[in-house]
Amino acid sequence: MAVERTFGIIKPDAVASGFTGEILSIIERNGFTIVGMEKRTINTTEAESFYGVHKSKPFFGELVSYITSGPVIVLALERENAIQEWRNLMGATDPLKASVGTLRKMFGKHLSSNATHGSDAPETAKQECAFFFPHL
Ligand code: 3AN
Repeated sequence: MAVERTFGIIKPDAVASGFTGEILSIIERNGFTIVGMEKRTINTTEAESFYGVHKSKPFFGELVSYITSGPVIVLALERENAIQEWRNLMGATDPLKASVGTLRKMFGKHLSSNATHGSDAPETAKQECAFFFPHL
C-alpha cells in the first residue's frame, strides 16, 4: 500500500494539559512520520472555514469557540493508509466510547474536548493539509 498523507490537530485541551509530547511520541511509535508540525492558535475566521461542513450543526458555535480557545499543534502525518490509521489511533469521537489504547480514550475529556482531530477522507486530508501547510 502506498504512503499516504493525513492532517491532524492536537486540540487545545490536550495541549493545555501538557500531553503534547506524549501524543507526539505515540504518533511516532505508531509508524507515522511527522512531515509538518506547528504550534499555533487558530483564529475564528480560520475555524469557521475549517469546520465549514459543520456549519448547520447545533454544536458549531461550541466547536469554533473551543478550537480557538488556546494553542494547538497542527500536523501533517505520513504512513501507509495514514487517514484510516490515524483515525484508528484517535478512536471514537466521544472519549467515553473510545476503545482502550486510543488517544481520545487516554487524553480526551468529552465530545468537544476530545484531544485530537483527524481528516476523514482523502479529499479532506488534502484540503486540510493545504489549509495549514500550503508549502508542503
Ligand atoms: P471526528 O472528529 O471524529 O471526525 P466529526 O467530524 O463528526 O468527528 O465532528 C467534528 C468535531 O465536532 C468532533 N471532533 C467533536 O469535537 C465535535 N463534535 C461532534 N459531535 C459533537 C456534539 N454532539 N457535541 C459537541 N461537539 C461535537
